[in-house]
Amino acid sequence: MSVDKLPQEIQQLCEELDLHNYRYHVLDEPSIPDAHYDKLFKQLQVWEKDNPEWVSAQSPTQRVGAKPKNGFSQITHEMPMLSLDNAFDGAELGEFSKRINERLGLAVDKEIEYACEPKLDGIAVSLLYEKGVLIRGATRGDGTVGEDITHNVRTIASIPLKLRGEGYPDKLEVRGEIYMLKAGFKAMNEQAAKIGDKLFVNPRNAAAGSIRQLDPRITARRPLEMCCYSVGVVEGGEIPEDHIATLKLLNSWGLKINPHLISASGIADKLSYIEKMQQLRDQLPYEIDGLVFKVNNYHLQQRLGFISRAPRWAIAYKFPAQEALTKVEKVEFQVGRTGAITPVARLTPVFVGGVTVSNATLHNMDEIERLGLKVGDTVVVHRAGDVIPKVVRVITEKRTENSEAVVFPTLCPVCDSQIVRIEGEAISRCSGGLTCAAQRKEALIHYVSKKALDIDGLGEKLIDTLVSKEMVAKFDDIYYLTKTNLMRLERMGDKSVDKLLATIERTKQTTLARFIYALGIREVGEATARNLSVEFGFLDRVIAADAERLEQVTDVGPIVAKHLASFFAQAHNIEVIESLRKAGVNWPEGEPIAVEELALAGKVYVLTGTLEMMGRSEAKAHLQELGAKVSGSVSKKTDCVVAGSAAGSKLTKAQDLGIEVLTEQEFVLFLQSLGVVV
Ligand code: 5U1
Repeated sequence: MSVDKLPQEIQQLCEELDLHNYRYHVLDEPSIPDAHYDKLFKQLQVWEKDNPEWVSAQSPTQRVGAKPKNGFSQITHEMPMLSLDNAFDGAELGEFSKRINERLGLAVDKEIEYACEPKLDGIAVSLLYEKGVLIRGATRGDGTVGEDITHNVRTIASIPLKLRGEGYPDKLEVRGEIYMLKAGFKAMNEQAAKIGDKLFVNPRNAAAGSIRQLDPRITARRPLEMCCYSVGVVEGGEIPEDHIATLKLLNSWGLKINPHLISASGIADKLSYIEKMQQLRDQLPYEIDGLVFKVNNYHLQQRLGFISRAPRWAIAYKFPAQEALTKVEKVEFQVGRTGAITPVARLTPVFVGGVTVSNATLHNMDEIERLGLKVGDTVVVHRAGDVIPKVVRVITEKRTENSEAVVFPTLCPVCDSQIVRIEGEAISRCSGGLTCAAQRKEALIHYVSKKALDIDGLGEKLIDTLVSKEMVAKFDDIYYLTKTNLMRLERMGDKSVDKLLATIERTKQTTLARFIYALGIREVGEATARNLSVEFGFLDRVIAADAERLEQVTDVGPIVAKHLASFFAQAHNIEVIESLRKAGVNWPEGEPIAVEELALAGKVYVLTGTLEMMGRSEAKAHLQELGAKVSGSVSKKTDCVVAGSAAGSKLTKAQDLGIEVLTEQEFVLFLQSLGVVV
């Protein structure tokens, strides 16, 4: 039955569901809870079940239909689906703009408008709407002939079965990218691993595999989205004269467009867009492999035309690939702070994610087994943002006879102590404790780190030198370093040595929470250390507590309690604490205050902008020690916003809601008034 002939009630319900679908999947602005949507959807299903004659093809219940009987049929695109030329750096992008100006007979420095948008890493598709109704979905194929995937595109919630609003051409072809969200991809692979199914290599392959399913019920279960980036055939109606206005109109008709679409003219604006998007890349919920720059005006696009399969008016600025092939030359084993042995692949250097990579973590022995990795193998290395590069796949077809199995050591490669693996744990550890030089070095790095004793100036390199020259072996050795000794080291001048010694002296005065954290007890992070300090008030009481008592502390479970109890049960750890106290490390102690009696108990704070005097983590720690909660977003529940320099939307929102706002200086004075040493 056609939609306009449906009884009014059912028509209204379809429209209501359609609106919520649009708000949720296209605008990312849901206005009702999911449970309410589900209730409305159920209601429609019941009505349709009782009255099958009321079911329309555009009903929200009709997204999953039947399999195509004869597999995928072929579709010849009325207008070819083009590809894009690439630019790999700013100079190539500049050349592209220059070529455009030359072709258009414009002066080199004349700035014309470009549409700039992310290039999603998915599958290019075409959607055909007639009188606003989705009648066909097709893959790009070779650009001329693609496959009919209508049954599958209908299952994607961000693709409207019927366009919204009015004014759309009678025949409208929309083009864009179908892609899978990173989180959905991860969850899907985790589920596949659980049941022993084959894993997808990346979100793009997963999207491609999902869209080419014969059974639309399978596609419907996959977390796919579609984002539109151009129009093809337009008949019986008009679209605006430029690309950006057209995309905005598509969006008003219910189609999803990318929120990072902007207009830019000069090269400087384009380069700053590149910079911004490159920084954002890893935080985006979907993969992008570059950006696309298009001459915005359609008349200019037409004048520029095409060369072979690519338009002259657009270019893809490609980001450095995040995956590359290389060879594992050897596997070595590193010892961490808590003795954890991490296998590291030493690689033939390869350029990936914008840098040359020669090491990649292999995590643990289980991971090596999962990968099926041997020394000598050709592997895919992945590097995104600042994350440590990792081996993600072995190309077994490229394995040679010379490849060798990875043998996990039984003795620590640094101190020769026994390596042990506790049953049920993935990680193997060196049993040498602080007698192991590697663990000592890592423990020292942790002890001086920002959230621990915060000895600024005592960095990783200097610790390395101090440990290798045997000037520092234990934590307390730091406090017996002398000017004469330090001046003997390379690159240590009079001023820097004085500064370092002054910092060491100043930071002897610390807090109980920092001190507990600095000890580097397994699984005892900043928050746990703070909870212990609040609960016990005295270090000796923490030391004396048994596992059962420790488990009563907020967020301390049986495992952490066991680690704490066994740490304090070892005489050599107590000696370390005593020697530090003797060296002058001290902190205020006192009867614990009940959490509800803390000065800021129950208060919600938000930190925004740059805090120049103390930094966010320190500000957060002070607030938490005073019993406040620190939230990431401003709402009616927020009691106070601390706004550093360059504070943005959170500050505006706080002002709109009439929430108290403190500058950093006011905040510091406030903390001091509550007895905090800042
Ligand atoms: N964002 C975006 N991706 N992408 C891919 N725009 C865009 N345009 C394309 C392609 C292949 O082609 C144009 C020529 C329409």
